[in-house]
Amino acid sequence: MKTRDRLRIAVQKSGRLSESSQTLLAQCGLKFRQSRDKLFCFGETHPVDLLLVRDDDIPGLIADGVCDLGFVGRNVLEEQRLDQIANKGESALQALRSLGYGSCRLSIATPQDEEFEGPQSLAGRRIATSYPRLLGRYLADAGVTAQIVVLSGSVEIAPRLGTADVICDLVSSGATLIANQLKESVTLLESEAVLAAATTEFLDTRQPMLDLLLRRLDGVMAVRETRLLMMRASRLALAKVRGALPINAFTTVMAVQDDESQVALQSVISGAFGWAELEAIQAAGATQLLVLPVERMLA
Ligand code: PRT
Ligand code: ZN
Repeated sequence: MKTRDRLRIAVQKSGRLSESSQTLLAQCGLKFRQSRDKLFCFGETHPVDLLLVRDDDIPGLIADGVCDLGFVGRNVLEEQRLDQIANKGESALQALRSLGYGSCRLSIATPQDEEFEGPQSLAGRRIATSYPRLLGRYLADAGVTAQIVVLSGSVEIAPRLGTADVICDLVSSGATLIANQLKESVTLLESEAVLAAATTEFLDTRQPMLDLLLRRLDGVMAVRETRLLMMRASRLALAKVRGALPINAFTTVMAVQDDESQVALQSVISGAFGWAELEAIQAAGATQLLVLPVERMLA
């Protein structure tokens, strides 16, 4: 592998993943200056540059060593990994982290008025998709033979046009399927944006930079799910209040000046935490409950 002293990351130029990818990099403390042609961003704070490209090009750019990392949908990465395995017998691409945005699923959708009774219902049918490798693997695993019609876009209208009977496409809200009188029948892949990389390690200064980026990404991802809960409780109710906190809560109990009977509690909570959980803690005896977002965390 060629040595280089700056990491190069491929991100989507414009589309569903662009904004969240750039925001995530900013949250990791990386700042960039955009070139005039808007295709390259020079890293001003770290030896990390961005290449702004079409999402479909990202796995190939990493495989060819043009970029070291990429922010791309797992759907695109997996499809191209399977394609490389089919063509070359192996793929040197991997997902290093799941990034928590760009959620969707690759599903088979069938006409609303048709019964779907498992993969056998697909036998001998024409299935339109932009993901022939992922669909092919699903059909092969199910032992079903069907005709795959590869389309690069507007897959959902293929049944109406008569070019396919069934589709296999990305779904998020499901509104597109309903608008096209289709129903989601089976999910082949749950997807979200991932950090893609080659499976080989860097032998130069890119490795410590990657390690730093991963540590910061983990920190950003962890605080996304983390809240700081502050509250008061009487010493008598303390055990009950602590019992009402989530099991993984990290709690500090402090004395309250001028009031021996009271304590102040500070609890770091990770995972889903909504009104119902807060009300249960109040019912256990806590008062003056305050939930704050956490901006940064270093374990
Ligand atoms: O120009 P470029 O090639 O870079 O962009 P693109 O048009 O190929 O990709 P883009 O920006 O549409 O999507 C980029 C990535 O976002 C995808 O690879 C997925 O990982 C992720 N993503 C998340 C989605 C969706 N949600 C999504 N809903 N990608 C596409 N869709 C489409 C889907 O294909 C269907 O047409 O939205 C429609 C369905 O949406 P609902 O909400 O009606 O179900
Ligand atoms: Zn694309």
